[in-house]
Amino acid sequence: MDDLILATTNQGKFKEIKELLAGQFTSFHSLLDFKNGYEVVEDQPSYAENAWKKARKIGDRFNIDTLADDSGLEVDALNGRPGIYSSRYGKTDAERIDRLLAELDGVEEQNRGAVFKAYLAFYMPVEGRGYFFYGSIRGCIGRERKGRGGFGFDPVFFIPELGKSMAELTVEEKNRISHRGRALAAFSHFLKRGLQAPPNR
Ligand code: ITT
Repeated sequence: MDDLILATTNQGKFKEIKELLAGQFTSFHSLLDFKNGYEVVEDQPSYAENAWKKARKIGDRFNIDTLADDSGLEVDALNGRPGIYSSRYGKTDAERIDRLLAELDGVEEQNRGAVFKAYLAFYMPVEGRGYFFYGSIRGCIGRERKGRGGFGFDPVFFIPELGKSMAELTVEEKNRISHRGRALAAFSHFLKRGLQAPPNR
């Protein structure tokens, strides 16, 4: 087993990723473990390219296997916004949610559908190789916040089948169904089995 750098400064992502990959790496490091200067500018036109840029820059800098996550929320009624600009939709999670609720003010229940998407880029600097993993989950945007777990838009992202917001789930429950959890399950399978197709596909 080896060390893995998670090329993120987002504590919520770090916690979820560590939880799901526990036992598959000796230790996990996030960019918060390193003294300033390692944040990568996300200026690429897609999630995948942003994730790849983060993984490459950090992996090459430290010469350690690196996993990066680029993710976002796409709201049907907003033509897919905020999308890749999700983290820049406001300065804090609270501001981002306030803006989202304001933009959806007056939008009916049936038009509040949304999808969370997560792209993971895994880069191995010694081998000079990389792999991508993807996951998504559909839900709908509520009118007010519910729950204290998770991060980001979780308190207003409802999963109709569960009758709960993503912030009402434990980390394990969220990882079982979320966009990131699904991408991580594919990554975890890849670590154990290589590039064989997962079962039931
Ligand atoms: P890093 O780039 O350092 O990983 P970030 O927060 O800037 O951290 P992104 O650029 O990928 O990450 O932006 C993702 C944003 O999308 C994030 O800030 C949230 O607003 C939202 N988001 C992504 N996954 C989410 C989740 O599981 N729950 C709630 N909101 C999420």
